[in-house]
Amino acid sequence: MVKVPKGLTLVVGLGISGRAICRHLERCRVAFMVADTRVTPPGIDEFHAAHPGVKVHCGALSELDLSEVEEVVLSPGIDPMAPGLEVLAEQINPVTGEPRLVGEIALFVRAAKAPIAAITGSNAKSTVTTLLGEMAVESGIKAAVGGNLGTPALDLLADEPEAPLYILELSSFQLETTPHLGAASVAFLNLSEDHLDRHGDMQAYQAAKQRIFNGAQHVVVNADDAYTWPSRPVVSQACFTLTTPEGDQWGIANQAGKPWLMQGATPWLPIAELKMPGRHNQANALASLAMGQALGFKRNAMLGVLRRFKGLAHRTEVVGEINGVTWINDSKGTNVGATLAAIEGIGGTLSGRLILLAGGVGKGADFTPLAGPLARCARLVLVFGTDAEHLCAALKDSVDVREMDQMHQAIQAAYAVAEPGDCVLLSPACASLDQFANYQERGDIFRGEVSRLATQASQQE
Ligand code: UMA
Ligand code: ADP
Repeated sequence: MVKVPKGLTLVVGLGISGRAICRHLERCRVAFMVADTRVTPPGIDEFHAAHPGVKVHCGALSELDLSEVEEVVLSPGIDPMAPGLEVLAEQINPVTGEPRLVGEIALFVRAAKAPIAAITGSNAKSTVTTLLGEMAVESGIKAAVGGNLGTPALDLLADEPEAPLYILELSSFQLETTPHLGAASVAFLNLSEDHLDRHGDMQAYQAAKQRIFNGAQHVVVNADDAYTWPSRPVVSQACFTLTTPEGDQWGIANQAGKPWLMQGATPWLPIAELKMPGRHNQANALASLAMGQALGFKRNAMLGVLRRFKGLAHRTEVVGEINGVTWINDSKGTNVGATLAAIEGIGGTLSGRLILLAGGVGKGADFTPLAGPLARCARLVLVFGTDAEHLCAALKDSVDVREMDQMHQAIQAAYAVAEPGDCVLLSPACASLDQFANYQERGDIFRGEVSRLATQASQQE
């Protein structure tokens, strides 16, 4: 056994968040050691060079004696129930009054002086977090934006002077280890199956996400998705819906025959002026407005952002038009809910003209909800990667499905059969980690292949 010396904090994980936790503890002059379950964690040599004297344990956490550890701070990718950590279950840290095992966001909450706005949900977190960040800046507030989006939350605290507002995208992994968030405004956008391999079932997944409400002064929820509704009374609440709003809800209603984003009976923006594609992005615009209003952002500033923001890369992003065929990269569609939104938001208008590319690591999800929408609008589904067989089994009675090993084979097959007016959509409904470094690499390779096919097609003209 490797004993964690008395009084030391243990940081678990040497990824992006783990390193940010270490930097934060150094700024706070808290003594710590590090553990990573991998024998050779990526970047270990650079870590040793940057943190001389910091002890690192590589290997199973069950090899650690945690009897005298001060606190354990987990990276989001590590399950708090992982072997070796069970000894900490139910233990309370006498100094903080919080559990002895926490995540990076617990440290963030303790140290941050400015208010926090936080966004969670199975999908749309990055889009709404980015929109809200842009709305803040446009309103003259230099907010710091990060979290699951990419820049670890704790790194935002290193900025001088401290930001007047923090806008954080929070995953279920991060919320699971956050005892109390106490945010000024939070949004729980939607819930559909994801990460069930970690959380076990939808109830546990929802419970992790619901922790975003702890101590919140204002909450935004999705009136169309009961999973997002708080299970306990909240101080103040706003709702958004994709239907006609009731009371002061945010929603969509016709004004002079044209659909508008509305709050109650007050029109805010014609849908036609939104640059982001698809119906799901209308929900994202409404959620951002609801949060922005609660945070005191300026109306015209928020509308200006909605008029220009085209959406993030890898989210229903048009990456090419070849011989009348539209190619769309939705590589961030890493669960069934996201792929459904892409099919319904974009493929819905295509009746029989959609070619879907899907596959990767399914994370224990049920793919059958895709069958009905694909039967209505797809002519072909090309599946690849670890869960290709599961996708095939779930869809084959509803739509023509072909199984391949790799995404590039699926791209070639789509190119061969696509006809003018068709749309080829990469929205995998799966994580990418079996065949790619991450969803960005998967999307970039797709974009690169499409651009190569476009060049090839133009040379043949
Ligand atoms: N790992 C080990 N052993 C360890 C530590 C990590 O095997 O001791 C593995 C994990 O199981 C995981 C990988 O290493 O497969 C990365 O885990 P990590 O906790 O070190 O992750 P970070 O590099 O710190 O990145 C995390 C988020 N990743 C996860 O939650 C898995 C990033 O979100 C986030 O951008 C970053 O912190 C900054 O806050 C990515 C993600 O996929 C985009 N998030 C999930 C999602 O969006 O669905 C939740
Ligand atoms: P997250 O950060 O939660 O993963 P993103 O904004 O990155 O969210 O979008 C992830 C995926 O979800 C993309 O495929 C995108 O097209 C899809 N998506 C975006 N908004 C919604 C929504 N409101 N409902 C369902 N899916 C959505």
